[in-house]
Amino acid sequence: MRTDTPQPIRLADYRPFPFAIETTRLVFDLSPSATRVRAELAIRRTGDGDAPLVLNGERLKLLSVTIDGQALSANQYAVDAEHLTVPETPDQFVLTTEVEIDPLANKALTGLYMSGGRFCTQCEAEGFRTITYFPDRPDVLSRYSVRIEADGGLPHLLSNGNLVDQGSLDGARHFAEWVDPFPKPSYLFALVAGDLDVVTDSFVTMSGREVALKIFVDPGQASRATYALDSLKRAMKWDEEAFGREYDLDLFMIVAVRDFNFGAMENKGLNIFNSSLLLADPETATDADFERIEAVVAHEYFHNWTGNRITCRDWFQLCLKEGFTVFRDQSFSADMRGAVVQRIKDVRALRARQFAEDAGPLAHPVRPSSYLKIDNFYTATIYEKGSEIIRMLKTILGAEAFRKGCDLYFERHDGEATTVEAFIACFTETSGQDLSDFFAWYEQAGTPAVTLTSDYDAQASVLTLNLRQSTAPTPGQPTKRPLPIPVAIGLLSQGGESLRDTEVVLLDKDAMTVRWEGVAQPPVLSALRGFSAPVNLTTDARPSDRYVLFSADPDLFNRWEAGQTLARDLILARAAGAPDEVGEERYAEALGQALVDEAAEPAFKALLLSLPSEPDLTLLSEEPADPLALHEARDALRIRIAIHLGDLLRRLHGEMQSSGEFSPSAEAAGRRALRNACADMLSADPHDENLTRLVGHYEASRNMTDMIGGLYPLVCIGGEAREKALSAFYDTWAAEPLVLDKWFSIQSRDPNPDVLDRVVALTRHPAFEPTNPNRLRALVSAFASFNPARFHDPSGAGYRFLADQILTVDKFNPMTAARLVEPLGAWRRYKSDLGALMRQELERIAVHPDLSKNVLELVTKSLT
Ligand code: B3K
Ligand code: ZN
Repeated sequence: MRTDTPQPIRLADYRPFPFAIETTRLVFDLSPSATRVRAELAIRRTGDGDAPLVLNGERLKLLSVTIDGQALSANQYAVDAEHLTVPETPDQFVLTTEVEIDPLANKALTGLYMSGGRFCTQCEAEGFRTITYFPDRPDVLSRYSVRIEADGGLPHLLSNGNLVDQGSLDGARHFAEWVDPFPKPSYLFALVAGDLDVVTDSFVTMSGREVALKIFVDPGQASRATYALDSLKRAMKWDEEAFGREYDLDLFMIVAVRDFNFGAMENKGLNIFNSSLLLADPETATDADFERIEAVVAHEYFHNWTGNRITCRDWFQLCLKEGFTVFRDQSFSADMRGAVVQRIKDVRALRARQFAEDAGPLAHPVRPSSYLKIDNFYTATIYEKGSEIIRMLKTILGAEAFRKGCDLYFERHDGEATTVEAFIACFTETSGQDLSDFFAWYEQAGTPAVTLTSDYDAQASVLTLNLRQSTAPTPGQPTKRPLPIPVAIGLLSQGGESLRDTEVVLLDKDAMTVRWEGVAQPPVLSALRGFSAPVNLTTDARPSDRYVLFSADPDLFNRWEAGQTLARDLILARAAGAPDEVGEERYAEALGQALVDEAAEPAFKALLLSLPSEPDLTLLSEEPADPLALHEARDALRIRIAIHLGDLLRRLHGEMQSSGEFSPSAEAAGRRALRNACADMLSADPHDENLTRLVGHYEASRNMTDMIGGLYPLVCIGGEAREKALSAFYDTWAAEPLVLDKWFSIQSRDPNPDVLDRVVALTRHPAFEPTNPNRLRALVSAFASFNPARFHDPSGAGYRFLADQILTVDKFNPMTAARLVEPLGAWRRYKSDLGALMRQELERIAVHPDLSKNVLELVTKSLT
């Protein structure tokens, strides 16, 4: 057990830093195990009184400290494990420190570390303090100039801003000098040094400035960067058109690295990406990879305004940059790939990750009020629910007023570190609407439950809608207030004709009643169209109403939703021991009708064909969940569909095959998605004809999307087909790390009963590297999060496996270890015998000596 009790940081305790750091000069002398960093900070006292200067600094070996060139004597400063304190300083001075650090030994992948022989940095949120002593907080903006000195074997020396000088030094060393004209917080600092290939292009901004674009990748990987480069140019153009935002430097660089704790990082002018979110070609990347690359390249680029030019005053305001930037990247993807399909995918992700978080022990508001480790708050709530709040703001205000509010925000707060209040104030001002109630969306955790019932008076042609809302208590918030919830509602006739267009009803009380006159026939309600608010909706709709929506709702999101709800109810009924076989047949029949609709796009049909996922079903079951029963019930519906629609699925599988050249376009990807969804469904009925077809699909595949689309069904079928396919895949791709990640991940999602033994055996595979977060997540997180029937093995072996992994990884990478805790944290949601075993593992972790603050915070919250 840890002997110290870490103290939480609280929003209410925010105080401005009492000094300004006007300029920051950094000199790096790079060496893998002993890098020297000299920092010259031009400091001016801005606060009252005589506050001491307290700088953050961790794991630094301090070599010297001077003020205005005078070395400080030992009694003029103090150093502890986390700070350098100078009790007395002049009002204006230059503080120079020199420290030594060890990037090679840094496996936490935060601060300055090495990946594949290259130096790189990750500073958000608090990594800069492991590079040098500094006020490492987002509200201290400074102008940086950086000098990097290194061996000639590291030809590219990169940092933020513009390159102003470079040249050789004595011996085999060289240097580069960078100046970033824009003041920035320390978390946006970046440095990369290494042997890299570069792909170059340019972009002319709306005011006619030419910006050089450069993407740096591992030698030999340049051709895999072209899709990211194309995505970047489209994102730059889109941000000009949709938000009036123009890029500000003359150079924009992206670097891909293999060892990275998460997706990517928006450092000013020098984004650093996990290579899995940058490198793609048809042979090695799936359509889902292409789609993610496009979205994440855009996301990091959009941060240049929402995050960099305007940043957060403190980390409690994280959603100010993340929620808004997710909203911007989702809007971009909708324009690139089709609004409906994008919305369905976004909502699926929201429900799977954020609704699960909101329903468990780690539920927190979009703007939290306290934390132990800010790393733990890069959550689906801050990101995805943060984006939903912005989406609702746009729905409530209308597109024009929303844009005006954004324009004001960009103009008023440019160059500042600001707050969510300041952001909302811009919309209040430009729209004239009082948004004080709306602010509760940021402060209140939990997913609201909305119920909608209706009464139809045929004689009066009046429809009465009764809406209610409630939010269950969440940790630290026992009582909840009503939120303003925009509920978009339209009406259809029983025959599927549109009776009334979408209207947004703002439910802003616990309960309200709305009367709609002139409704000439008994309507079918299509509610929460486009998923107009992040809530759980319950209605009194009958299955027959849902079938009307499933076949005819002009709101395609709700058409998809109706199908999901029908399937969900059938699966939950069977899992509860009350199968509705007639209902299952009827569903399969209706699904078949939807799949032959000529007007619908293949990408949409692929989504219709995907049943609710097992983790989603767990969340939706009213009783404590039995993952195995849910898995079997879901499988039963899959088998019924595969049999009932066998001919149609085989026909579509054939028709969707493309023989031409690969295109990453949304349209071509949609056809591949539908073909793969058919293959997946057919694997539920693995008779010889289907098996031959699936083996043929796999063996004939010429791109990674088709290959994975063929491999996973074979893994599900198991036996010889699985072994043969997996070993062929390994032999082909053993030298390609990103593809090998897929090989690990697909095996962790194997639904066969022996999978845990296989996963444990894979941790001993020579290619399993726990220090690489991609590889670790591919095997361990994918198993714990996406294979619930096997992770929740009644013996508790799955839980023990995960807990062992958490303890192992926590020793060197606390941030990534903490991300593995969540599947155990949901113990209350499961049958009591399973829940008890999950809790037992959390308790085992909690008493472990030297646990990191990251893991400690999540485990403690999960047990409370
Ligand atoms: N801002 C980074 C996330 C940093 C996570 C630090 N633990 C990437 C992004 O959201 O764009
Ligand atoms: Zn972001």
